[in-house]
Amino acid sequence: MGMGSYPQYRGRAIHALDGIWDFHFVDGGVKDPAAPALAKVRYDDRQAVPGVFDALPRHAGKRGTAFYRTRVRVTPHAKLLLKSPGLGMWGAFFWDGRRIGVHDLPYSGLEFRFDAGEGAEHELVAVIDNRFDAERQPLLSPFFDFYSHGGIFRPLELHEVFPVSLDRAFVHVTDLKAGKVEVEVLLAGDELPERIALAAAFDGGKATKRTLKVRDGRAKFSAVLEDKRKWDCEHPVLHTLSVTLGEETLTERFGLRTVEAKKGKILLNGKAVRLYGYCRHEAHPEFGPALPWQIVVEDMQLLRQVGCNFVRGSHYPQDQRFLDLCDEFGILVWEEALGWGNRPEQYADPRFASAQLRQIAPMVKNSGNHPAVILWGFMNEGSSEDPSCRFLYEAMTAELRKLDPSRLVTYATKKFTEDIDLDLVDVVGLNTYPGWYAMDQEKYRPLDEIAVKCDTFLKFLHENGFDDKPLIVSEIGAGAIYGWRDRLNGQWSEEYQRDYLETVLDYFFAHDRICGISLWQFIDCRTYSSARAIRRPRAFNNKGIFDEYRRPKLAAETVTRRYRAARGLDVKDD
Ligand code: ADA
Repeated sequence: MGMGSYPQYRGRAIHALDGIWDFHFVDGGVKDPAAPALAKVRYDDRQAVPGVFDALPRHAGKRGTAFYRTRVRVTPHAKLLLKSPGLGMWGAFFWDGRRIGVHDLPYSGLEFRFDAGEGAEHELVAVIDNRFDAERQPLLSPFFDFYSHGGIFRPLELHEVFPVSLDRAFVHVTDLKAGKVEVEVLLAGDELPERIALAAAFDGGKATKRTLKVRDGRAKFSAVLEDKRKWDCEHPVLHTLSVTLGEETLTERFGLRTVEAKKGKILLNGKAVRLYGYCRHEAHPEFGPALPWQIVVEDMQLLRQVGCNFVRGSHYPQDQRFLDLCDEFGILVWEEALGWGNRPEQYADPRFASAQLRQIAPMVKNSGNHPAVILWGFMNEGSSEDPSCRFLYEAMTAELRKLDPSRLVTYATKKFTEDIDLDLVDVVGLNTYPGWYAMDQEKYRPLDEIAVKCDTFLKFLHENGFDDKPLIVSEIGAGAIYGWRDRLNGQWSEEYQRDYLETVLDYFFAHDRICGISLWQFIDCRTYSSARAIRRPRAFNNKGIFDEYRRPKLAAETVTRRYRAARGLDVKDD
């Protein structure tokens, strides 16, 4: 969505709304943020968009309702599309005082269509509320282990669209070797014609004109690419497709690659691939999840330096700018809908279940063309041991498969041998913390627990007929306070974390049954200081191999050495 990223639109006017907006914050919140008395708001402050207001000095840690205001000049009576790629914790947009959309899925990229109305100059107000409220916004809860910020996380854009406009064009690989694809062009408009004439060109080549039937807002055609080079981690070759309809051209970027789960392996382009990765939060102490470009790029450089070919985007739909970089550098991605440790009483709330399901369509649509994304996940560490919650596991897996049969479906479980929903997924994701959250302190030395616990799970998978399902250890790790060194390698020291991860990787490299690992976690990130304080010194989750300012702990060197050696990379840098 941001300027440099894909998809790109030529021919339509695009207004980037980044900048400094007028701002007013009501500590404690207004009664009904969905219908506020906007005329009464006194804008007495300024705020950056993108940005989070509750990490900054004036409103740090506060919860309430924030009013953001800007002015935009558009063509009178234009048809408009507001692209809101991610905000928290809840938002509503108002155009000249008229409500044009409610953004109630934090981190999801949503879009709102409306008419500009008369005149060129307009007022756009975003009402952002960062209070926990299960009725308004059931996806974020205060018991999570990452801090829920308030603000507009990612760059906002306003597009002036044609009455019949190009929305997206998805490229599905139908024959990898032959370079054959099926293209699905999504159209938007109030009245779509039955047939449409468009021109399509791959990789900047000659455009072919086609007249296509439009059904359910979609027009389809198949094509064979001249350049059949595939995308993989070592050679992340990217292709483009440009579709022209009337005055506008949409350019999408994609890769030729397939992904399958077979006989316990993940196959990329038919070949088994092992995943060496990290779980990563979009977080920074000063910017929260509203990461500036520089941090997004820095994180990518660090992931590459460590030798990763895999990242788990924990625990929400990802910033498209980051996914573009993953495409470019051949880093495979597990992207997941927002969920964390959800409890049975939440599943029983229809608002929660429906919000969970509503996240799937935008996630699949926004990330549908990224070759890097190979796995869809959802509901991290949910209640997958409870029969009353199974309906939502069934619904989520069915929805993902319906909307995108080309990728693998998974979720990260911590229910261990109690889990009852693993039959539903293509890939098993196991979160486990032996040697950190101790199993039996009398019986085992902490580091010895790692093999004991992992052995038990491998046995469980085998005994339950899951040998064919690939296994990813989707989380495992230990906390270390940056700069805390200890000759006795005690818990919380950088030495303990280093030894811990070395032991984990010894086990991983000795067990082919585990086809991927995303260590917990890439960087330290802020969490709540309340209930978690005992296990979360500094009110941070300290299990990063880099701290929150991306400074390496001792373990960074260990993981780098192991990952790079496994991938046949020089131990230094690319
Ligand atoms: C869980 C959870 C992570 C983090 C981790 C931990 O596995 O999925 O978000 O909270 O535990 O550090 O304990």
